Amino acid sequence: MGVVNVTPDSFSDGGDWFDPDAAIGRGRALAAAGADIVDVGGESTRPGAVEVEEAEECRRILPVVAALAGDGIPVSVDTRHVRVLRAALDAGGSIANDVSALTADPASLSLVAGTGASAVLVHMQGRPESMQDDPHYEDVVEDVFAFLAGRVEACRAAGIGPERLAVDPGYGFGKTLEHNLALLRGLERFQALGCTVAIGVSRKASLGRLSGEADPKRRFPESLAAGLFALDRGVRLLRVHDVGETRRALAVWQALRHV
Ligand code: HH2
Repeated sequence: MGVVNVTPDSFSDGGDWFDPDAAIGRGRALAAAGADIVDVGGESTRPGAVEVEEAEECRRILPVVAALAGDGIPVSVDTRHVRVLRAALDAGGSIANDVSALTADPASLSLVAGTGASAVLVHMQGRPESMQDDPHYEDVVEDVFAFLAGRVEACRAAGIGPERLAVDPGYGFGKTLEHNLALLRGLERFQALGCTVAIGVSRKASLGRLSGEADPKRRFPESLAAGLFALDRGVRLLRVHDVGETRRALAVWQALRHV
């Protein structure tokens, strides 16, 4: 999954793809570089980010979703807002990528169920505005697992089967560095949920804390190391900014696995 942030303030590429034509060009380039899905978002959910009005979120993403879907590219929509999701699915998007795991608006469940869309259910403790203020877990792997199990069950009850779902432990969403590392080490646990396991580690701050790289755009080596570690533990959907480079690494990783 390649990322296109149509935002002025995303943590690693804010402003780069804010212009609709630039965002469309970026999405096409990511698909050409080997992304199976292009993830289009109009609201940053980085720590401290404030919510964007739905009309503005729609204005940002709908032309991009329509153009990429019109090219036949599978598009996921990175939003917490049901009205934005509905408009983006109408415009040709086919996957809801929701950092609230379809909890921010209960109507999202029935929307996904009724449209036949797929969904990525992401764990987040708290809200972006304050999620990094002293996050706490009894046992981070088990707590996140229990939350996602509950969401998979809520989806099943609404008519969305596990074949349409991916579960994502939400790297960096209300977690300390230690929580993030424990989740990466514990990824195999999430296969028991019977869905695709997804993760987004790309360029994230905690990786920079480990390596000392302060510039998010220079964190590809860190992202790749963590991404390959995740793939080795069963992740099959990797959300990344640097698609071509990740694809090249995957070609080697896949060749080694199949020997
Ligand atoms: N991380 C971000 C946004 N969406 N979706 C999933 N499924 N998993 C993630 O880890 C994830 C996500 C945050 O990264 P980014 O979009 O690059 O930054 P921002 O939120 O600042 O726009």
